[in-house]
Amino acid sequence: MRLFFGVLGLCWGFSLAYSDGYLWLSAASTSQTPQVYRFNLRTAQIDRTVSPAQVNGVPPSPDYTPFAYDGSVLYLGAYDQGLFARLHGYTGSFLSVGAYDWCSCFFGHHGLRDGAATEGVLWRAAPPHNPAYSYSYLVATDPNGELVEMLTTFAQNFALTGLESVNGTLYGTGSGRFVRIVRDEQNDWLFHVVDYALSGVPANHQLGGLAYDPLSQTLYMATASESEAALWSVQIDDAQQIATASLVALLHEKGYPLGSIPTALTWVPAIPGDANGDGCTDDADLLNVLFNFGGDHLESDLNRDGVVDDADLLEVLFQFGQGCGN
Ligand SMILES: [Ca+2]
Ligand SMILES: [Ca+2]
Repeated sequence: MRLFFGVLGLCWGFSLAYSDGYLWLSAASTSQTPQVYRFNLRTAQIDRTVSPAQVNGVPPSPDYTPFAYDGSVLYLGAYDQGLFARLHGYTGSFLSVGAYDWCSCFFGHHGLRDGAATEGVLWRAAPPHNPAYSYSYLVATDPNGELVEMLTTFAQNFALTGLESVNGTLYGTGSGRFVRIVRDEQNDWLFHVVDYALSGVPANHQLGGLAYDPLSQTLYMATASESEAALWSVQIDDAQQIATASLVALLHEKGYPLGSIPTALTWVPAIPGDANGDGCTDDADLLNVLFNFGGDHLESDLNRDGVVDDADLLEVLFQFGQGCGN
């Protein structure tokens, strides 16, 4: 038995080399009913959609933003209001619907876009509704939506949109720029941005949400133009201030609506053995692997070696019950 665990441990060690999990993304649009989409990195498909406006207590918004995952809950906000909802990270079902607990006057001047969860704090990108006459904010709350602190920048014409923490360092996108966010040493209510030279993304794409997978150390970015929507992985060189994007998927070919902007992006890790991606490894996953045994079904090929075989079956069996009951 010990040997089995050793061998499986080795397999999982290898499995960390690729990014398995799910990316939730927003779809800002004034012309369509906004939904929230889940991109499955194992199958490279959009496999779930959530319509927040149909949930009791969620007011209408042109942009619902799944802005952060803290290891147990997917947080959902909205661009134009203080919505602070908790979702199941895998199914997208609503666990609670609430609001940020601070002055609503803030939203007269600012929206809320992407976010990041780091060290128990939820950061939000708060761009002005019109970047030409106001500055972006960074808003930090605790997991109950209570304000912890708020920082601003004097960067001109910069609408902070994407936001992600990579090992404690915040990176952002906005107004065609990819930046690193640095807190001011003299005034801790100020931050400034360090511009990175971004390559790989077509110039007509609007830069959107960022998300980080710490297991494979992959930073993702979502972008869109009028005729495309795309998901990228981004290599960062802090010394040279360079960001190099590589295409992961064309989202509009997977069901993401053209004309929408993916302003928020959040990564949720895959549960080992969870073939159907509902966050729980149980008999449904066992059946999923058994029915596809010998084939190359992407959902069931848990270790992504191109074939559904006993290695995938063992992963389900050894992980049986993982994530269930959350
Ligand atoms: Ca499952
Ligand atoms: Ca396999």
